[in-house]
Amino acid sequence: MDSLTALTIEKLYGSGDREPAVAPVRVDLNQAQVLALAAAAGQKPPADLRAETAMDFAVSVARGLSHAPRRLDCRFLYDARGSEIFERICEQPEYYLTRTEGAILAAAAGDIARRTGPVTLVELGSGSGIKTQIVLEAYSARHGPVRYTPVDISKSILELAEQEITAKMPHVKVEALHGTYEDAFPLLASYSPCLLLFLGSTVGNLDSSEADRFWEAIAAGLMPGDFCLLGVDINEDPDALHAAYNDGAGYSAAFTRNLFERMNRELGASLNTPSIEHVAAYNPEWRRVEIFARFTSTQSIDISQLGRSFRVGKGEQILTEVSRKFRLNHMVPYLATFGLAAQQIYSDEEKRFAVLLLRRV
Ligand code: AVI
Repeated sequence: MDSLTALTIEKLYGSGDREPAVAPVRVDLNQAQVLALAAAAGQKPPADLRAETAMDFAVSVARGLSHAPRRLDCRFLYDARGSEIFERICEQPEYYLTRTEGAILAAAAGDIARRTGPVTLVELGSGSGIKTQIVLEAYSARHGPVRYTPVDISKSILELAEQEITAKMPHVKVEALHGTYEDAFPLLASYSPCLLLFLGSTVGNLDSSEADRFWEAIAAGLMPGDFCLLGVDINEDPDALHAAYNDGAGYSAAFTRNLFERMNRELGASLNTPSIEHVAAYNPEWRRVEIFARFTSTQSIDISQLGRSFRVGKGEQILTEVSRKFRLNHMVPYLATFGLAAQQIYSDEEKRFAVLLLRRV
């Protein structure tokens, strides 16, 4: 862990150092147990772990709107349309995360492949997988044929990634899993020896309690000696952060608004979505960007599946997402508490983003 030994460790996240919780993570224990048993029995995991239903969305929206203050689960931002808009966000000049992480990976992928040796690559929240292609190329250049399992809640984006990778890289065997992260955790052991990729600072969309549960599950799923490659946003420049989440072309706003358009499409709501504003601001106290939907007129959110209706007042803001930003001198000891030891840290010159190679001890 050469580059880190000189860093002062400030303090770990303690119970008094917690930002307000966002939205509960759904863990379907029964299904997890079934999948774990299937994996233990050596069965091939099903490609379709969970088809998300409109009822899942309805229940989540009703729960979030019943909460004070109101909040929505950011997982539902990623329907086919939302995933497409997110891909556009990643291309915007203001959104430095994707570009910076891509450049770090391009420089580091060979070293990462050398350090881990030949492993199966499993990626959580793979998206279109473009950055992953850099890593896959490095693995096949060093170790020959590669096995790659992307896991994503968006079926459309998963299919696209699968088609693209298979067409471009015939030496990569893609076995996509459609489902949530929680669905995939019990299967991790069946991929060992593996490198689990969790890129794009997606970990920043979990609040600290969710992150604790997430890392506990990862630590339980990985076998000793397995690796994890984690991408984290370490930028604290408020102007850069503001720009990244309020791009000039309006994709960030379209992304937030799409959550409400999805309610119209799937829940039978009849919201006037153009009047819903996107508000994204950096909260330095909690080192996170907070994203809200602000209602500029009073409207009702009708959820036909549940026969329920929620009135949202003019000027009311509903939290749709948080995006936490990290300090390495917090993050590294925090991950170590889950048995994930930092082997190497790769960063850009401006220290805006970091990629951590972790090893399950
Ligand atoms: C997926 N995730 C890391 C993005 C982020 O930066 O937190 C989601 C996003 N939301 C708005 N812009 C980007």
